Amino acid sequence: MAEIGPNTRLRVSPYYEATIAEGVTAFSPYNNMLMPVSYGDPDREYTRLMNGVSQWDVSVERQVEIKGPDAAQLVQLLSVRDLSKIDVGKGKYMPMCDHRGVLINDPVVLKHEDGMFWLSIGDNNILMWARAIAAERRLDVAICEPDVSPMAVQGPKAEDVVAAAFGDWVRALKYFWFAPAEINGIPVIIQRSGYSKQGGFEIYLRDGSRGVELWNIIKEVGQTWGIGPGNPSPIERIESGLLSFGGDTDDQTTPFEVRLGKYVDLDLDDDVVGIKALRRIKTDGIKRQQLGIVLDDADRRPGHAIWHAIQQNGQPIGHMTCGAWSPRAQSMIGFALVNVGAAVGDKVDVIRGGFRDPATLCQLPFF
Ligand code: THG
Repeated sequence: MAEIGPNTRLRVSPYYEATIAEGVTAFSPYNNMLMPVSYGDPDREYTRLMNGVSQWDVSVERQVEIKGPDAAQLVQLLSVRDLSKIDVGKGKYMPMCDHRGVLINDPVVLKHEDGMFWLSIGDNNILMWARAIAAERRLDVAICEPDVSPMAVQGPKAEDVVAAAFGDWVRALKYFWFAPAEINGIPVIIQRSGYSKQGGFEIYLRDGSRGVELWNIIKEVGQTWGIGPGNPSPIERIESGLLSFGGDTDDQTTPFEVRLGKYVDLDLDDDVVGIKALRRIKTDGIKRQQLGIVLDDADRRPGHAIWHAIQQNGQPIGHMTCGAWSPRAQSMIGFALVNVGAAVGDKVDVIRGGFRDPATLCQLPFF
């Protein structure tokens, strides 16, 4: 049997040994690292996230640190969202485009000081991109990947666990706000954030040599609330309508196509990368849109590893970009990236290896 495992080009996280001890059963490559994606019982992990509290190794969300007199200027040049009013101590969702207006990442930016930011990135090499843009624009910044590794604590009981570990002050943190903290001398940053709509925190570990220790502290404290290991849930995120950059997007996808238009500020300066292209695209009209899709046959559970073609009246109109069986909807749901001619309520077919699954387009989010 062939295997893919850790090597110097496919790094492991500081929590790696802890996740092995928890019984991780699958990894996915992400930002040249291994990201845990299953502990063998997706239904149980989903239930834990919905009703309890779940602990995730998301250290693949690497940080790109941008520091210096021109840091704020560079961060704004890198994002099509207006970031001029972001507060120190707060994060913000920050879609990034290339010069064609095509989405290349959707980080959360953390503003530490006027001249110091972290971009908490999805799966793409933004370190290289940020350095290239900074050099071309002759900006005075230092850009590096710091020793920072996020762990997410998600679910309705996450606040109790994080408060028990770090103190009740964390309960007062508002959405996307963050603060430094320490536990057993381990330096961290705690933010109310995370890739689910069930609430929770992300703990940014600032010393990679102490990952297993931090994991075990949270695991231990969380016992009272039945904490267990998990990972960003494909089921919950589809139900909640959260975009997966690189999963639901391709090399042509603009923010307008995938419901991120509300984060695009077209009157930003012309020198913001991609903004001129987005103005043109807005004027010309977009060609695709992201909708929800529900398979009519609730018992059908097609795999979601690839984009399945969608047809309407026998004509190709786009693709189903992800899918999962939803306990809340009691059916098979997913996202559809389809021509703008298609509408909510339309009957379509999903084509999968010779099967033709009747389906219906719907609004996002599902819940
Ligand atoms: N946490 C942190 N960094 C990350 C992610 C994360 N970097 C990579 C990846 N995930 C980026 N993707 C997202 C996608 C959605 C959200 C956060 C990161 C998110 N969206 C909310 C929503 O859509 O409702 C809020 C957006 C807003 O209105 O500001 O939270 O998970 N650290």
